[in-house]
Amino acid sequence: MDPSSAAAAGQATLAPRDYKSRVKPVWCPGCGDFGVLSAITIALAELGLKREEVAVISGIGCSSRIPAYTSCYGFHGIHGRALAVASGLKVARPELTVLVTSGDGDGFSIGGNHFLHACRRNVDLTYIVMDNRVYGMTKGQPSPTTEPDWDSALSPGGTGLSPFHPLVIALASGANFVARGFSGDPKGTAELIVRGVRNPGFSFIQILSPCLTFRPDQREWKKMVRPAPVDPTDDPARAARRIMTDDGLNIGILYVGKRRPYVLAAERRGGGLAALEEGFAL
Ligand SMILES: Cc1ncc(C[n+]2csc(CCOP(=O)(O)OP(=O)(O)O)c2C)c(N)n1
Ligand code: SF4
Repeated sequence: MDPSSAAAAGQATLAPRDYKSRVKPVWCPGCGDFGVLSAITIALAELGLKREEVAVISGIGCSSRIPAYTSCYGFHGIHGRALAVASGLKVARPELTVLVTSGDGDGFSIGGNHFLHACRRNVDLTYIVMDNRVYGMTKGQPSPTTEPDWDSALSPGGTGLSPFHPLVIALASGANFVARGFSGDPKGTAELIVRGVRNPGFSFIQILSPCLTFRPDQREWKKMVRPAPVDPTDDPARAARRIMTDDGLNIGILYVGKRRPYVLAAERRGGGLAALEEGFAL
């Protein structure tokens, strides 16, 4: 863990920069993921968390490099499996705030099955997916959220496939908080993360995060995104209808549910993990 300015000065609270590590991001200039890293650090400062109270877990991809760029505990795992690691960690160490960072390829393609079941289980995690509608790290293949007519060297004429609808799928699967942000608005995105962390259960935040290298067209997003014209609802059917009929560029909190987060059966019975472990003692 890096020494930080505030910590070195003996201050009780940390500034956003204190949550950044000394590892310099290798992202391309202008990559949206810089804004998401800033948003995460602003959110952690606002939440007033100590760095050792936070774990940032990821899979593989440009977006999944984020744990290395924070000074919290981190785990840069394997492709599509971040939620499995994070769920186990949160159940074993419920006192930690666990953030999970992923990309649209990592989270919705190879990790799609884990996404469904993480929403269903409703473990108290905050899942941040940087959606650039492309596999950035492996040089521009279409992802589950790519538009059907996106023409590229690797998908001549486009895939012709309807995109996956992550927010609606999260709602249908049981996520307890659903929001959409834009990396070009780190302060607004930080607020979504703060609210997601504070809401118990599984919080899913899709962040539109341009890949200027393989999707230079996404430069236009900053002119196109807008605040969602409606307040968040606690009715998943209403939220799903709204999301299915917007153009994917409405930003804000879209659904706040009331489901109780997952609690280990051993905890419910009052014995805790220690009692469970005793049962397995040889
Ligand atoms: C099991 C496995 N299959 C494939 C890969 C290759 N791979 C690495 S990152 C990646 C896609 C990343 O795309 P995305 O999650 O959208 O992240 P981005 O790089 O765009 O941030 C793939 C297919 C891998 N590392 N492991
Ligand atoms: S390839 Fe795209 S997603 Fe990856 S660092 Fe570059 S701009 Fe960002």
